[in-house]
Amino acid sequence: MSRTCSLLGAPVQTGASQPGCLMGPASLRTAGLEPTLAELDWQVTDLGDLSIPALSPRGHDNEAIHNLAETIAWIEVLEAAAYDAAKGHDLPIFMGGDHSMSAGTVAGMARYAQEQGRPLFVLWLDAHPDLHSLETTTSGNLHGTPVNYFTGQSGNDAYPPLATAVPVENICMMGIRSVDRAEHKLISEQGIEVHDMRAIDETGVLAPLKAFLAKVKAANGLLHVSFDVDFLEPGIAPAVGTTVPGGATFREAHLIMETLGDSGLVRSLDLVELNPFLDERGRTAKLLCDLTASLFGRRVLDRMTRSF
Ligand code: B3U
Ligand code: MN
Ligand code: MN
Repeated sequence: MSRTCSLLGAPVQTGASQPGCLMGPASLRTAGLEPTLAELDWQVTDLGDLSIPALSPRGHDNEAIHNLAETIAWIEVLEAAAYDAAKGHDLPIFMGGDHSMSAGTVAGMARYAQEQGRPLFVLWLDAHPDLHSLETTTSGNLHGTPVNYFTGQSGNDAYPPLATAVPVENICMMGIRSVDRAEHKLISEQGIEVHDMRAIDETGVLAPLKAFLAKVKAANGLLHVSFDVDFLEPGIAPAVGTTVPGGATFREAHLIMETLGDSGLVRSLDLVELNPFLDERGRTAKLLCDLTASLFGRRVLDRMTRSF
């Protein structure tokens, strides 16, 4: 029997520094995400796009913050939608939208996992750790805050109350290469597992990924993967507002997705920060579809790889 996948669009751009992520879900659909996965024998349901109402502005002591009211509304809508999608389908894909949306998707998945009596683990593929609280962000771009929020840190009082926090021990970050001072402090104080590009150059992507997957499996955990386009080398994925040189290569990214697919542990996926306004003839959207296909089982050759 084929497994089920749902596509849920979150046209969120209020957390980013520049507009364009609003078009992310449309671009992924145009690139053929649904037929790509259907061809791999998944039963795919497109649930359409979520929305929030028009809101009046909401202030904060940290005056750098902008679009707080919209971000709160998106978190509430996405938390509930992610929870429902997890109930209804084996592997929902949350199509962004900037990364502030993951404050909602991960919170909803964490609530779902807790109800199942299982822990949620998060693989964060990103150039940035997105570990700012509402108090520490200096850019005020709220796509820099989701991990701080869903791990239940202090300093996020204006955000919706969190039903279930993800323990920091359950997070693994890869590809990190742009870290602000407050984020750095949190990473070292709390011992968050961060594999920066130096670590990846030294060990490759496979060793830390397999170690993390073994941890998820041992705990009978559910795994959420959050894929920020800026995880990738900008030359192969130009459609993102926050490019940082030195990202994951085409081959590293596919190897990660294939290994995740082989593990059978992935329960939900965010595809975030795709800004089609910055794309070149849809190449970033097409690459995201191909990477997702690798996670969903597309292989060049069959081989025995299930080593978990
Ligand atoms: N840490 C910086 C930059 C940033 C975070 N996430 C993205 N960019 N995409 C900030 O603005 O908080
Ligand atoms: Mn991010
Ligand atoms: Mn990023």
